[in-house]
Amino acid sequence: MKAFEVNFDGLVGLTHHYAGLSYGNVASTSNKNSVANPKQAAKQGLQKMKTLADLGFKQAVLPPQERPHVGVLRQLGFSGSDSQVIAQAAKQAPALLSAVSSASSMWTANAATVSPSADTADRRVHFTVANLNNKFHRAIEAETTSRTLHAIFNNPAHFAHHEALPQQSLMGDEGAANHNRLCGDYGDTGVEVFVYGRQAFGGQVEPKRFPARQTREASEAVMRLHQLKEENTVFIQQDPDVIDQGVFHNDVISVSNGNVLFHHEQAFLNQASALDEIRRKCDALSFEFNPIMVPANRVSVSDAVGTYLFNSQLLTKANGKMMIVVPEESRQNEAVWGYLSDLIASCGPIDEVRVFDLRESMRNGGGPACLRLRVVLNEAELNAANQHVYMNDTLYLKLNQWVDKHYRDRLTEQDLADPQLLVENRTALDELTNIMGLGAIYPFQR
Ligand code: SUG
Repeated sequence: MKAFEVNFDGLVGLTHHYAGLSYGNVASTSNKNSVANPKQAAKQGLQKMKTLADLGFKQAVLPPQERPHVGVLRQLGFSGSDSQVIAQAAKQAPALLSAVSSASSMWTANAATVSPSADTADRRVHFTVANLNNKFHRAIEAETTSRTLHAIFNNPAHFAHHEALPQQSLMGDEGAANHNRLCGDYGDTGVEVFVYGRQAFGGQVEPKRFPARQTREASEAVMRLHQLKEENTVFIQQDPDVIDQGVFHNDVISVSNGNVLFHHEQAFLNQASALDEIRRKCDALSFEFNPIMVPANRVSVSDAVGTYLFNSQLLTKANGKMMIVVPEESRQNEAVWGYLSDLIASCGPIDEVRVFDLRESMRNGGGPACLRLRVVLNEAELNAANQHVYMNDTLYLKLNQWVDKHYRDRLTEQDLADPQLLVENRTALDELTNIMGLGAIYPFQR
């Protein structure tokens, strides 16, 4: 059956700020305490969604989460009214308040791992919510993410949902940011490639400086939950040296679409044999694997991390060619832009580049690919999902007005002490659940 890739982009939340929370993510730590502009951040994201929808790509929206997460603060011993909880946390533990206020759910590549129905034994689309165990501010996303996915994909005949894996570093799971899928047509069975940072049991090599967030054990659990066939699945370790240089997820050094794997020369450990295994498995499914390797002498790992060349989106156009969607930072870098210009001119599968200004998200280490969760859906599944989340002129207008009405254009860590921010959040999110037809997904609505 004909199927489409639908990109579900995260709408940036009202508390977007720079908290320096993600050790190992160079942009996050180096922009700590900068002044953020949540309104602009949300609008930059909406602009990307609308432009891609207008170009004919299937585009949808995932809502932000309720922040600050007062429930977690209560769990940690703060008490009284919601305002009192926030005031105590601001005074006694401002770093904690900042963490539970992070708008990090915008990076929906980390929301879940998704396997299309063409790959799964029961022919349903499978979702496993990521536990995001490596970072406290992200681990608290799982519960609402699960409710949101249930609210959007709420037909058990088509969609199977799995809760986040146990919250323990052994099962560290960062979702689709470490998952690639290669296929002929989207609706055909594909090869799912799980990329892990470390193997907890019996692993040989690990990064020395920065954490490896994804474990092989977690990826294997997802494969079992999704009922994938071993012969159509590949497990590859990310090169630990590049994790130590700031490649905190695989999607900072490689991206796939269709039969193409666009990747850096130093993306994977034992790269040649890893690519061989992918090729063999693609061959067995009767489609040709097309790896595009970017040599280190054209683009260094440091330039890849600084410009997010690989945190790009590869989108298949109506004519079968692919467009690469990159952040403005890639255009600003001579080596990267030079490489991209040659790539476009090379008569390969990628023949067009689009640049977006995503600076607000980029400064926390989130590029075009971080901001979207890919969900391959056939016609029946597209129709079975919640129809209010698909991007179009009306939704774009409504969401822009909603942002104008509710968002601040300046936010720092000090502003988080303001109890009014929680009221603003809840008012806005209550309205949003109506716009997007989501029902009561937030703690304050339950
Ligand atoms: O998990 N940054 C996110 C960025 C996630 C990017 N996602 C992918 N590569 N798929 C993270 O490190 C920073 C928040 C702060 O420091 O304020 C943050 O959470």
